[in-house]
Amino acid sequence: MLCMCLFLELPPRPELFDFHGVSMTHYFTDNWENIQNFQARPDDILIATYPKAGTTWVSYILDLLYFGQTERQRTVPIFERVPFLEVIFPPLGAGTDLADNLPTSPRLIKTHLPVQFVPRSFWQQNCRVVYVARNAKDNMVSYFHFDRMNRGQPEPGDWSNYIHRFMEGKLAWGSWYDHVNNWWKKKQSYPKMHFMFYEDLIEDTGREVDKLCSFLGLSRSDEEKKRVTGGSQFDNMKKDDMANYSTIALMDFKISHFMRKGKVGDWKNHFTVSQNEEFDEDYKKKMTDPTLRFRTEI
Ligand code: PPS
Repeated sequence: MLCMCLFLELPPRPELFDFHGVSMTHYFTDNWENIQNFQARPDDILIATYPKAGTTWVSYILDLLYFGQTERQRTVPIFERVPFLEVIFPPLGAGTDLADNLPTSPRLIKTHLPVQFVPRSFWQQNCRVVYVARNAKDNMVSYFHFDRMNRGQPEPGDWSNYIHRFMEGKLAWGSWYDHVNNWWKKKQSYPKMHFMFYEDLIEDTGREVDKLCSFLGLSRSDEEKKRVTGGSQFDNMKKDDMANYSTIALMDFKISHFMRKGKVGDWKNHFTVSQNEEFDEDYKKKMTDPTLRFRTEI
């Protein structure tokens, strides 16, 4: 009976709608005026990604690099330590308010916004931006399982249908192809952006932590960097209740975990041969910039 009541209290899944040419849900557009008027500070660090590309991992790494393993890290969930700029959701409140009220400095702020939607003040203040990208196939697999277990996301439908929605950009935050291509283009004219790949992080986390430190102008001892690299490995983050999203009631871990697999190449367990051929054919047409290359295996 109790379970039933709790179930009835959960809000219905949101619908997608076209928002200035990008598929979005109301949880990420209802606070639009405050998002667009958000006042960035010069030392803010924006962590930007298409959903499921490694946002939480890089947020966790940056949080450890700046603030270490403190009481706050052990008691405050990652989504409060690194506010999600565009979200507005009743129990959490608005990401813009969470960011405004952060007690730490610099502020680490997460966004999935396509580059054209990022509040102007981040560019005006010349903020550092860390963009994380993940190969389309694994990114889609991860997003599919996330949408299955997260009632805050639109109904995913079945896998074969989901692939087509991904190819058409009919998922929250729109087209993966537009997202990565447009952020990549932005990087060419905005030097304070560090563009990194999930696959590189998997291959050698320590090397990527080094690169992050030099981009951020941080000098950390080898020992500190080792602690960050080790502490942010998948198994550690999976069992950290402040990082694994187990405190969010909308997510049903009986269906899938937020920290699900953390691998490169899981797409091979999902795509049929013909789905893979169709996907590759379409991919070639959309990803024409030879300087932006992804690895689907390592
Ligand atoms: S979200 O909801 O957009 O913020 O999700 P995001 O954090 O971007 O992506 C979640 C996926 O990242 C994986 N992940 C990791 N992989 C390897 N190592 C570490 N430490 C790590 N932390 C998170 C997480 O498992 C999701 O990927 P999948 O493929 O679903 O496992």
